Amino acid sequence: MATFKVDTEQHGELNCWRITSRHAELLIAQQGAQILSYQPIGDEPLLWLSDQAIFRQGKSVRAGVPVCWPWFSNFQRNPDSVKAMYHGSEAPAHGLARGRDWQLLGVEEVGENLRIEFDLPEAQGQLPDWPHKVELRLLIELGEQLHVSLCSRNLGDASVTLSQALHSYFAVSDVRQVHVEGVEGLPYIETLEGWEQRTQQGKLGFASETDRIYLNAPERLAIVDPQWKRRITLHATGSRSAVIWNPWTDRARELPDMADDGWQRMLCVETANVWDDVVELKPGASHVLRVVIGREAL
Ligand code: TA6
Repeated sequence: MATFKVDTEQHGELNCWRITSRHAELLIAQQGAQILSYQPIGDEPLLWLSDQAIFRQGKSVRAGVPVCWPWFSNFQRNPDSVKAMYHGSEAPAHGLARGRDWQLLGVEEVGENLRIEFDLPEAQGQLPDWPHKVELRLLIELGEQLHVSLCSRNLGDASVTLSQALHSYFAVSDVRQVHVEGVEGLPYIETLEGWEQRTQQGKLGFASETDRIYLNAPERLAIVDPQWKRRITLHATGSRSAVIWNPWTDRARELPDMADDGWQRMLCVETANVWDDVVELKPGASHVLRVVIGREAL
């Protein structure tokens, strides 16, 4: 007998699935194959869903795990090898995949885990002004932890270069009280001040707007949240870069889909391939960008 449940739900203009397993509940939108929320049974949500989220076609929801692909962030800040792949005049921030409908390939139990797989068929030559053929899959495995894998396979006969991210929004008690473990001593790009390269001194806490690309990131990072007595753990593979973002007061006020004080309850720690860590896929080659999200009691 199946020990999971899949219900369809409509949120504004978006088709969604609420998937409940013995371990956790997930809400996933068809658009962007975007995980909108993740709540282990009997625990607080690990991912953050903005209470002013807008569920509109073509617009990424401020929540969960948006998939940024085939470029990350401001297109112009990408290396020439990534920019050369796209021929459009307007390049939306964070690429083309997060605002399009993906296809749900299936939900099945594999041992203790639930395996949910999505495909973006348009990535095989039909994305506007991005004329490359890549099989793009998002595999979500729900067990004691949440495993998210973004798999790209070059089906064409020329190399393809990508930047990308699993732009995860985590739920925190109060961002001013948390810190991130694992970035001490790392070089980072300070995007708020001319994209200068700096070095992280000591531990990373939050007292103002933060938008940084950490380079040479280790596989394990964690968000330590003493008030909620938990550590959110991230184990990344296929990535050497991590983006850490909190909009703080003024930026949050400018965002129509975030409450003025919403910045206090979220922190983005993004598993990425950006800056000097872009992915070059030779014909036939594959790359998997993967993060495993879990929690530990403090
Ligand atoms: O990943 C950090 C970042 O690129 C920030 O610069 C900020 O703009 C954020 O993502 C959100 O971007 P979005 O396009 O979703 O509003």
